[in-house]
Amino acid sequence: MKVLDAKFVKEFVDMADDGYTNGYHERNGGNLSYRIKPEEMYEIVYEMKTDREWMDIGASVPGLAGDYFMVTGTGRFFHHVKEDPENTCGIIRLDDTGTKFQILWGFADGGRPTSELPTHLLNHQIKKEQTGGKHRVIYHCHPANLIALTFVLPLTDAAFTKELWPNMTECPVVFPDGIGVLPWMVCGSMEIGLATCEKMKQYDAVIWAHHGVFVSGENFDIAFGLCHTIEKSAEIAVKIRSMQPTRRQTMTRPMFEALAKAFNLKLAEKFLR
Ligand code: 2HA
Ligand code: ZN
Repeated sequence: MKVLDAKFVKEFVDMADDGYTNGYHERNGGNLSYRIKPEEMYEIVYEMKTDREWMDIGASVPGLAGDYFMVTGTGRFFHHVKEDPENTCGIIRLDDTGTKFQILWGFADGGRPTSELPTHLLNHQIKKEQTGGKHRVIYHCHPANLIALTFVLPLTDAAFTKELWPNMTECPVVFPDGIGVLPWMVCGSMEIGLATCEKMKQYDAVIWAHHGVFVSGENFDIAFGLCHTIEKSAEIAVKIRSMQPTRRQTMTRPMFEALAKAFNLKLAEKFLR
């Protein structure tokens, strides 16, 4: 099978385009990675080039040794992913120590994986272990309303979760564990990668102050849907705050408890207090 005909590649490209269409990816902002299933690799193996150099990841991820990933490229625009996947994206494999990678397909004009590759892989490693291999997608983008909130809310998990949960009844259903928040840090660094990992142990979404959000999910729809829901709630928060300084009414603890009962949810108790 041709790489471009593979179902996961089409879904990868569609998600990148959805992100662009929603305005989450100005210029070369954001990045996406997918841990490819062995049976998916098997179908496209004939197009893989295995003679390219091995390069340093910039992090050690032994839990992903030998794994294959599709990733967006550094400096590439999400705007162009749909028309030109072979230049904007690539497929890489990790060596058996989890410290080096090799480009097997894509990045046709000499590109390289995203500058956030260490953060993506560190997070894949955590989520792979934590979910017994279920989570496969890590996505980073720059949604405007969520970023705006990082200038006015305290930069705590509780402040963001409590602000975003009541804005749409779907929110506690979609992110019952809440959301993690990190203070501003230099992006692309090991420090932000490791700090994001610490938060990812508790949450599937981590906000980077004055920058954007990182989400993890088992497939493209779940990961994108999580980001989309959080950003929509942030947009509602911005609208509410623009209209009046405080809410006249809101979702209360008994409402959250009723919702949890109806949907069989375990809402994180610390955010109900
Ligand atoms: O430009 O979003 O965080 C890519 C990024 C870096
Ligand atoms: Zn970014």
